[in-house]
Amino acid sequence: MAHPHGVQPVLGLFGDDGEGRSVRGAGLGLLATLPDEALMAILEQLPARDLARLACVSKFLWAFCQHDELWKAFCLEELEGRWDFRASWQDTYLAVTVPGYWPGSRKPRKVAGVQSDLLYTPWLCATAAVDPAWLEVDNIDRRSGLTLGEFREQYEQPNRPVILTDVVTKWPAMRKWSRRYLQKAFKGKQVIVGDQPVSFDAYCSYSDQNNDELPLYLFDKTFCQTAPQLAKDYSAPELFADDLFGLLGDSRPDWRWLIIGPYKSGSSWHKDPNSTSAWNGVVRGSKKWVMYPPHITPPGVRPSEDGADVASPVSLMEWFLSFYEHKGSVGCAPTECILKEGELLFVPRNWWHIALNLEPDTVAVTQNFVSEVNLPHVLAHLRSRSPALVSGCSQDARAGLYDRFLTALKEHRPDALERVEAAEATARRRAEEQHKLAGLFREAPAAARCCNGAVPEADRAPANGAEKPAPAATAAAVAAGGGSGGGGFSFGFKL
Ligand SMILES: O=C(O)CCC(=O)C(=O)O
Ligand SMILES: [Fe+2]
Repeated sequence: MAHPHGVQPVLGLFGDDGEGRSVRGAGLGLLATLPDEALMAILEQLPARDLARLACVSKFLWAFCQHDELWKAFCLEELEGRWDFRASWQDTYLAVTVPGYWPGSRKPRKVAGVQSDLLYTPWLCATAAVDPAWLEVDNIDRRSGLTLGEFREQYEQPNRPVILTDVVTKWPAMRKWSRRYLQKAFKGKQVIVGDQPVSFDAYCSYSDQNNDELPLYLFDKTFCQTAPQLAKDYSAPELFADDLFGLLGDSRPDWRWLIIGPYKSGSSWHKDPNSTSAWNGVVRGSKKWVMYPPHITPPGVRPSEDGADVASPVSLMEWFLSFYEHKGSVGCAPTECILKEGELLFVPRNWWHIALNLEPDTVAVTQNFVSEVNLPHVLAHLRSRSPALVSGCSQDARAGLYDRFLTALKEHRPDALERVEAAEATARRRAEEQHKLAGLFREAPAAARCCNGAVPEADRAPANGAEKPAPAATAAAVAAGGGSGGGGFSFGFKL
């Protein structure tokens, strides 16, 4: 299949106008010295009217001005959810803003001699199919009938993922959540798509027709308020019933989401917020997951120093196409699975992960939680009191979350705090012993490294400061060694 506007990759054999020429120089004039990225950055600043005018200047500019991501931005930024997707974002925008415009009425046009990886790669990613080779590895334990003791000992304490096969199958949602049922549940209401409220019907018609490189995702944290009957159709597994953020009532950080997406939509590389753990249960469709333990940064991903941001390829498909075959280049192979309809994945705290939806209408519910096991990590994370690192609540509420949580714990669960304190004391003692031992041998003890998540506690990469759906990174929030004379960590509270 060829690019719809005739764009060729820079290193392609045919990147000329058919007679061995590129139209870049003639089409851009003095601007030809700019790299494509700079040109696109300029175009991103222009209003739609100017983009349409610029498209008339030359073939090269015409091809750039057709880039549908530019028109997608106009729709999302200007139309405030009042869009009804029509074949492309450009058509969608023009249908709303140009009186009498008839979507699909313009003939597709191709230009010769336009070479640009910046335009070509997104199209390649948008049209490429999921490669069966990406789906071969499935190395996460599948368990049913796990007791809390077994779960804690085998998975939660060692911070390892596990798939539960006997939870979602019991949810009424498995029988009920057809598209038609959800359409009824959301009738006349709006759902959150790409951070914006849109009607559920508008989302469905977009989901069926879009050609986006990374399709918009319905990622709705308000679904239980918008359609309260949906809350009755599923329940958190008993293994995760102990959720200490629940003590904060309505002021707890965002914690549950309905997730619906088309084929090839999904979540890009991130760690979940505030060092919480999560579960993700698939009601319809299936998802390919790739995960790395906290101390292994996935290939192609560059977290900022404080961990508040992540730089990674723009789309999930680009990551799979460019990096999946190099997945072991970071020192260990990732943990992977296809999470199938009716299965639920435990996502341990601070693990890097992506999820790629493999079917047209993949429907899942996810919840983040704080159990006694991850409580020390969540407290250590929140203790940074940094609005850049703490997330899931309003900017104003972030810095105070640690103190509010501590107050709630002191009042309702002093036992849990005592255990954290005791664990801290043990960690401190161990660190001091190690320190002494290392002094004897005049070298630091080598940290054990492995890929199954069983990493020494003080080695664990800290958590991220991002909203759950956004790619996010590590944060220097765990104050390893803070105030305690090496190795351990201190929460600074008094019981
Ligand atoms: O289903 C997905 O897209 C993954 C969501 C996610 O990152 C999670 O549940 O932690
Ligand atoms: Fe996540």
